[in-house]
Amino acid sequence: MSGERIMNEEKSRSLFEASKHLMPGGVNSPVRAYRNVGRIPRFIQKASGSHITDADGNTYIDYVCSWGPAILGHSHPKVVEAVVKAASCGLSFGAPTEAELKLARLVNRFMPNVESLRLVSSGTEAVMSAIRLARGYTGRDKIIKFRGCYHGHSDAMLVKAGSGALTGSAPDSAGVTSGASRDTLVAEYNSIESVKALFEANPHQVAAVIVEPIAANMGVVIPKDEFLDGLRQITSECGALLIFDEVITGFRLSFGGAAEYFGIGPDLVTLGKIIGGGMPMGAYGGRREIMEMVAPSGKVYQAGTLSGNPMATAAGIATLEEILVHREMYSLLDAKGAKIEKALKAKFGDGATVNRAGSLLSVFFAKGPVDSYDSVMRSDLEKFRAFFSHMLDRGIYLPPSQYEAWFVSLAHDDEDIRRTCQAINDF
Ligand code: KE4
Repeated sequence: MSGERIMNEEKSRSLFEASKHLMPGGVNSPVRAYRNVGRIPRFIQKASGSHITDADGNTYIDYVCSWGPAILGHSHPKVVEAVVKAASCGLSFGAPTEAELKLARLVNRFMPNVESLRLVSSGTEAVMSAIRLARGYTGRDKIIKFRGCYHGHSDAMLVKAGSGALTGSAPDSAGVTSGASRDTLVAEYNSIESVKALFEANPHQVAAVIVEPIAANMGVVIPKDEFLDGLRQITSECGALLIFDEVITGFRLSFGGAAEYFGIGPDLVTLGKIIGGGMPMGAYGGRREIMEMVAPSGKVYQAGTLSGNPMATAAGIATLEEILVHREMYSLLDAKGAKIEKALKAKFGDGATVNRAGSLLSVFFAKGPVDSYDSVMRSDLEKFRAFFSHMLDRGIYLPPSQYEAWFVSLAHDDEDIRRTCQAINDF
């Protein structure tokens, strides 16, 4: 493989060894440990635009983008300026601020079906709260999720979960009690029949169906035609809520996220990542009559010391305002993703499957179609590992798991894309 750069990774290696003594696996989120790709995880020192630099001074073109938040690229001047300005006025007040109202108005402008929302500090917290709200609003206990979808690490969602749980072969985590998971029912992504069967077996008991409108935590799996429509229909017919977990797709696919992209109105939406512009932020929201059930308006309790944190809201506002100004960005992001998809298809032919939605994509080393959890499991993980390693050594920083998505940002320029396509071709 030509053009390999023998990376100096000694500083990352020594930091990793030291970190393992003080943090489980040496990391603060499992997928970062590079467990399944057999390389030393890069300890990142700085990032700007589409590039990140590690502790050894190696610079990479970044397709992790902090797992989604950096849609404008890292350290966008307007986002950094907003955070610095907010910080100079105080880091946290534990009181309402005008900035939270401004962010709520922006989200409602992007997503009109989010008539009311609550800001929290992570995607996990957003989903955990939305699940509790759905149960409180319907008076029902059961939740339907899909095998391979990941909705954060709250107990009820760590059942046949994707992302790091799948990467680490722990889709059903230790420590989650049968009591906590008893009311979580698991269906098959892209199988309306499997959802209907669960509703029939649990009449009047299902509070909600939660779905990643484009699955991105078993790698990217695109919903088949009628799948999301089918979920909307069956939940409406059965008195259950439809929750779109848009932590990844929100503001990624279009202004209005997947709800706008597919023209389907969920009852509740969970958000994260881009809404915080890289700072700790999540949100859940939807129809006002449902959200009015949340304390202090209603009886569904949820709270948070740092909810609506001034610096996080400043970063989120700056990010969403920048997206508003650059309305053409989604077509630019789609064109960038399309070039990478084309290079992957040219290189691997039918020996691999590329699933892409705009600037979100995955390559599976398996013949297509890859449109379900079982078909994802056919992917050749050894080949993925070799490809990941090749790209890393060529200065292309990919998600270190077959079960994650590549994220392209507005900052990825023609030279980045050319270098990426060249590295793919040299594999
Ligand atoms: P956080 O709690 O990590 O902010 O969000 C949880 C979450 C909820 N819903 C969806 C659809 C998500 O993708 C996530 C988190 N995504 C992973 C990446 N696949 C976060 C990366 C990590 O766990 O380190």
